[in-house]
Amino acid sequence: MLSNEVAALLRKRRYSPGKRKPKFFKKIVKLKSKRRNKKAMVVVNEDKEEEEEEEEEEGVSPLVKKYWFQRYDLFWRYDQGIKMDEEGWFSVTPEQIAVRHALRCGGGVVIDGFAGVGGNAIQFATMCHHVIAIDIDPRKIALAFENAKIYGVEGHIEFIVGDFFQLAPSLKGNVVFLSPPWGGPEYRSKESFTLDLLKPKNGYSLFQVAQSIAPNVIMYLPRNVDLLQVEELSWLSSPPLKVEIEENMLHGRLKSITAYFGDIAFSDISMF
Ligand code: MGP
Ligand code: SAH
Repeated sequence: MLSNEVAALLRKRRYSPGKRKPKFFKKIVKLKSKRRNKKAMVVVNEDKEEEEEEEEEEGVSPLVKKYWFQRYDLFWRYDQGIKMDEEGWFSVTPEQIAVRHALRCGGGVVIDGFAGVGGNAIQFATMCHHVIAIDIDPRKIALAFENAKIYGVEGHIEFIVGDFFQLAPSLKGNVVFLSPPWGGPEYRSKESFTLDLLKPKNGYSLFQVAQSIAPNVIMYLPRNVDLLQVEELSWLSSPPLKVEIEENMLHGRLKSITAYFGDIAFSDISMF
């Protein structure tokens, strides 16, 4: 379900990070690799007859470069035409982690309040009865729609451009998933990331709004989040909600934290 505004944005095709810029002394070769369609640029130094491998992508800002190298972790089908904007690159939930979130919800109605370019919504759509994907930025919803098509799940997601806080009174579901902005990649500079740093509203307000929509809440949070504060969120309910805190590891490194509140906490796969 797309508004005319979003459909118009899609037609413009603004994001095309898949093209390469031809450069002198550089030729594109395909490397044999386990990764699909992985291309590499080989820089030929004619004087020294040495070759140096380097991967590059046109239009990738220095900020995004680091995330571009992780592109297959973010979307396994990246090469099939996945589109991102800058915020999308540094905010999207890596696919394996998003799959895990979706497995925990399985079935039911899931509301993704901050859908971004669709990393979570796409995985929810593969496993849940109905997914509502909300984002305040119409371009994000346009990108999420395009990306969902690549996974063949666009028909299972209701895309809404809007402010989660304003829409909340009209929403009901089994699970609310919250992956709000953390204030950009600089979140890492905090020794302890307190819940007041979440955007556009602090974690307490966010959690209370989510609770008015569904009995189960999942929050995707920075790895340096203040865990005591996260646990305290469950006390905002009477009786307090069950809470489970999960460390999201990828390639042996801690990427992020997921907190599950309600009966979904400590549940085995698929509650509904
Ligand atoms: P990161 O710490 O910026 O990347 O984000 P990385 O590669 O772990 O950095 P390193 O240099 O420390 O190794 C880690 C993950 O957090 C990203 O893949 C996103 O899933 C998530 N993430 C990061 N940010 C800045 C946000 C954000 O603002 N909002 C949301 N929802 N997720 C974010
Ligand atoms: N989980 C997503 C990433 C979310 S990033 C993924 O995997 O792709 C956070 C998103 O929140 C951004 O896209 C931003 O546009 C959106 N956002 C910020 N304020 C919002 C609000 N008030 N209501 C809805 N979305 C909002």
